[in-house]
Amino acid sequence: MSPLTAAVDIASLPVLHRAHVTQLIERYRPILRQHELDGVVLHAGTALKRSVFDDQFWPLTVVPHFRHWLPLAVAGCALWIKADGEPVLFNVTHRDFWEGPQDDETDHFWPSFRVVDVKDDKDIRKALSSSIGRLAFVGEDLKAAGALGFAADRMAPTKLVEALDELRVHKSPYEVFCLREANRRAALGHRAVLDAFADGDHSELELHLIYLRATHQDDPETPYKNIVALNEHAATLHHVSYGRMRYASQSLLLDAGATFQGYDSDITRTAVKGSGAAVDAFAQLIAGTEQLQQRLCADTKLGRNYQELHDDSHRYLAEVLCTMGMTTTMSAEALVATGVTRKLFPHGLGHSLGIQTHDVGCRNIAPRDDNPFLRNTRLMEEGQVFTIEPGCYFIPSLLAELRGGPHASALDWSLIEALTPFGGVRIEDDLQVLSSGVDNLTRTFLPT
Ligand SMILES: [Mn+2]
Repeated sequence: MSPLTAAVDIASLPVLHRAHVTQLIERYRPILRQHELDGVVLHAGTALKRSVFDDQFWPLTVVPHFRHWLPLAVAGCALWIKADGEPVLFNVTHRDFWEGPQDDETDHFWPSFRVVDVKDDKDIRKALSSSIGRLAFVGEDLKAAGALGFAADRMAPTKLVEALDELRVHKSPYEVFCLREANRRAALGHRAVLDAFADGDHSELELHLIYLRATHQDDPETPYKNIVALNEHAATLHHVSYGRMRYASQSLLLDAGATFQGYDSDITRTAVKGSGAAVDAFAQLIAGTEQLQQRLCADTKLGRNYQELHDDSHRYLAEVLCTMGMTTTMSAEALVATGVTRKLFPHGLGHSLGIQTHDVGCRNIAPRDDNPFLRNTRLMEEGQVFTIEPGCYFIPSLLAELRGGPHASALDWSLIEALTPFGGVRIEDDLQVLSSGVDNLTRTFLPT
């Protein structure tokens, strides 16, 4: 199947999008009133220069508050949301003869707005001028805000932006639809890369290119830079400096997603091949991580605190380590209590997912000091979408801390040394919290 042939029914996008926009209008209104505004202008953004010394630009990264409403990715466009009346989309139609925007994959979103074609920001300024004193600007390019006529105190006011971010915590059916399709597309890439890895030796760069081809994405279109890590590179949590050489590899960690209508998927799989005692031990660690990840997915339910689930993940990992014989003298509880598991699994269990791969809103309170990198501390509520991504890594700098620490003698260093060349394991799915239970958006398309 072509990556662009969706398993989800693309024909339902216009109706879903219309309902999404209707709901957003209702949710914006009380916020605008509370901030004593007649409206807000959401700016799509401006392409950034790659270097101030040159005249090339990065592809546009659309401002997420604009993207929350529509997938249009044209620099300079703006959406005027009113406390009363329908939203107005200022559609910049002027194109210079050097570059043009990507074609939209679908045109489902246009009927949801009153579209006003404009040549440039001067036309938008004119249209806003009689209302500007009661409007706020939300966007990244504050120079553009000035050109549109906004005073400095109306440019991206913090309290307003926070209130709008909160609206992104709970996903509408349209958004879940897009996240599901983003998962399906990413699964095509994961399968292609895992097959290639199993079949022979490839460089990390070659595996990255196989992923792009299978998911029909150009590199800047992926939701985040693919993490393609062979062997000990998997111990670099965000390994994106791909090796160009082919060599006999035994382990692969692939953390890669896809984007659909501006919504991201974020999936990780780890594979091993070859034979021998070390391969068997690493395969056991992958199987144990898979099992504990599935246990955490089953534990995901309404009303639970995400940080508690993160704490559970350390307990479950400690049990796996005990089963593998990583220690004969310490209990699973002791491995957690003494911080040993935090040296092997230093990152957070997961994060909110949506328009941004690390979406806003779910880290509304700071995590405990011993969970510094945790990006989700919220109670689980219907409509949240987040990742569950436990891992276990052999990171030289953290292993050195363990070796120099008080519990060094309790650990089996010959086993740790045998596993270190494999780098590490991470297994990551995207989950939607339902009124009863959970919907794993990833496993539908990538069962194991
Ligand atoms: Mn992730």
